[in-house]
Amino acid sequence: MEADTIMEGSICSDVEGRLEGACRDIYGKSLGEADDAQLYNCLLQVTKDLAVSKPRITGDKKVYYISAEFLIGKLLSNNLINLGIYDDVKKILAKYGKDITGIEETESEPSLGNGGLGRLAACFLDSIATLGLPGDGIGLNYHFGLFRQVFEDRLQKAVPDTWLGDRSWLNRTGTGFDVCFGDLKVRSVLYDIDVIGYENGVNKLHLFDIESVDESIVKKGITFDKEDIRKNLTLFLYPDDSDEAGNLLRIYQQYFMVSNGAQLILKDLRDRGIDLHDMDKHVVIQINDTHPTMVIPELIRLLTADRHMTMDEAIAVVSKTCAYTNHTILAEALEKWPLEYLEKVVPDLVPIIRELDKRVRAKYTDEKVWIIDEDDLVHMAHIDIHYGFSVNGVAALHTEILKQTELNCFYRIYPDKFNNKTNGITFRRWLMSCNPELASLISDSIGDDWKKDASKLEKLMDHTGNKSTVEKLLAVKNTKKEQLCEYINEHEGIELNKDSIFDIQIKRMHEYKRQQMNALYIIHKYLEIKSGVRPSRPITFIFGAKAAPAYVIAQDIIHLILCLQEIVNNDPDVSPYMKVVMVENYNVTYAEKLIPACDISEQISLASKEASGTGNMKFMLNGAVTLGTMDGANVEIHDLVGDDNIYVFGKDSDTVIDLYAKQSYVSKDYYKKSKVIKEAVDYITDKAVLRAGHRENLERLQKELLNKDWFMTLLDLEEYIAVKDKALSDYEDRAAWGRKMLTNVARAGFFSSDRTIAEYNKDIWHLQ
Ligand code: 26V
Repeated sequence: MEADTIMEGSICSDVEGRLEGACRDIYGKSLGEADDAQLYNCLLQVTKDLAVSKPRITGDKKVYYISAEFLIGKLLSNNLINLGIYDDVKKILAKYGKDITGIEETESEPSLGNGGLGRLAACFLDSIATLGLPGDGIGLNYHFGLFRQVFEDRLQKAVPDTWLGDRSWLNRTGTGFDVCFGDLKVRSVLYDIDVIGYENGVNKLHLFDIESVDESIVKKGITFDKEDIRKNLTLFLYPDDSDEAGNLLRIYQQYFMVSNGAQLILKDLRDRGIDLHDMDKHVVIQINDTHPTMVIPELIRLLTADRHMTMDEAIAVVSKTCAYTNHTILAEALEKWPLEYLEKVVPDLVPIIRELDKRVRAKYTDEKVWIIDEDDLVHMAHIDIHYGFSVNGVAALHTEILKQTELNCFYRIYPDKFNNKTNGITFRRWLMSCNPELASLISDSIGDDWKKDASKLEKLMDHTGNKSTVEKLLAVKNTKKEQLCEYINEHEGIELNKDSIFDIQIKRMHEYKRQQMNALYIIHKYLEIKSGVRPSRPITFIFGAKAAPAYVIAQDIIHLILCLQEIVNNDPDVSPYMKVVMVENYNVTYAEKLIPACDISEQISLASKEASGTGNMKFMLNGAVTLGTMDGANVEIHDLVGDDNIYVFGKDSDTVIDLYAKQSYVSKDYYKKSKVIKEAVDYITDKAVLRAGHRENLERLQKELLNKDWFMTLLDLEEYIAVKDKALSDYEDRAAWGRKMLTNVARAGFFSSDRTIAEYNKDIWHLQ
């Protein structure tokens, strides 16, 4: 005990000394004199120095996780937690009258991802390092990231996200490679970010860039010259692909990422003196969706260059090294590049892709599994499946759908390649960092060992009959709701009622996720209140979502929600009973504030369409109750918590798949049959809404719902309304609701990304 105290004291004074030193060196000030932004920079410096002093995780075999996105979020708190010095730093700062929360606010969030796929990559890096496995990320350093969302005239406007300041977590390395796009040759520069494991060593996130990128070419909004590759290559993630130049730029980016990645991996192997014929024994490459697929032909190209290896040898060893994860079954997201585009951008890969296709055609007569189709489109996923050794889906249902439907023709050829790895989330960020109040309550109730072994949360089940624990849990939720009210007031200028029910839907804006169904519920509730039927408790509906700039209907849904926000919040008959808020520029930082404050977690995608979802897991872990369809990982949440602790509605995936197969869903039939549906859909173009918004957007959205509704909003709307109303009324039994919350927290251990990564390692990577 005494030794521990002395140890802690010495760590504390060491950190304080470093912090004082940094403050003096950078600003010539004492800690007491520095402002929050300056203190942030000092902490950044000290944390980076401490990371360097941590051991690099090494081993005979290493995984490279290659991904177009790494949605890492702010890093300060997380790194301090993982270094085990968060509380020390808090105490030191308090001594000087400083509050760490204000300092954290000054950090800008890296804009290196779009949604679930990118956030998953970040959670995985955290868990790989935490489990002490050697594994680095490979990606790109986008100067303006995805985009920053601003609302103007109730429409989304995209502007550059200037997240990269003078000081950041990036460390410039001396490494760089030549990358040739036909005659165009560029030289890369490599930046590394240290990935600190929780009480463990350090891995790296490698982000490639080029020196010649010119931020000043970005003009109105996020428009720029798409053809000036030297200047635009790493400006934005997912640049607009509505024309040929945009598509070509995406291919330039993908090849730049994989060529650098492949050269880095081969360099590491050569530096370790490894015969490249044995590459698969020392390296595994996890391909995150199809964006990095060209790493396969690129490695083959590099290995066969200078006749170092024969084509047969290179294909064999690369196929034993690469593994592919599928994150979506939406046809439009399964990339198919015109061969003609590949010829323009990566002419040196085309003969290899043709060779890979030739070998497939020689073996299989089923054209559905060929790489190059009759329209000369190159199916990137097909390259991964034929020339990788593992294909995994990201939730049990998703993997089953891949096997039985979407990728069935491949499953029949390679049944052993297919496996499921249900997604997970890092509990360091999504509990310890964003909800320290709940983390303390858990530790007070069951001890600390859940931090290293999430399955221990199960012990909370013993407390579901304990009135005091349940009350404390409800009190934590109230605290987080109060904090969120303050944050939203500050950032959106909207005052919320902390005693209302917080119903939250935060995720990318997409028709399959059905934010429009939630909006129709809001209309229904609004009309109900107008007619005099009041809810037993006020409800706050919160949304956060960015829409792809070229996705018109997604923009229209944002517009509708912002119009409803205006109408509902300013209607004195209604606003005491309900409020609507769509937060601007939803990102990881906002998620960390919203998730702990949520009562009802909206997971309402059309069954079969959401591969997994990971927000659903974050909400559950923070004691929200799910309102959801039997889709993605919701199915596993339901299995874990049981019928009484989740609200499930809607048609199941078999029914939906069948409706698509038979093309028998007609949205108008639902509209005609149901008064409630008709009223809600009609209201989209009611004169009140038209006054608040734009006729063009609102009419387009309404027509889409009536004439197409590809993601079957109206199919589930009536049941959604009924089940949501049930959840809202159940909320009134506070004790019973508290038990539901506690059950959700207790059963969330399965969704730790430490579990997911342990499974990847056991079944796919075999690192130790
Ligand atoms: C694909 C494409 C293809 C065309 C260019 C733009 C673009 C942008 C993103 C994507 C990837 C979408 C895939 C994705 O984010 N999937 C999500 O992955 C999560 C992690 O596995 C999962 O939880 C979500 O259900 C799934 O939607």
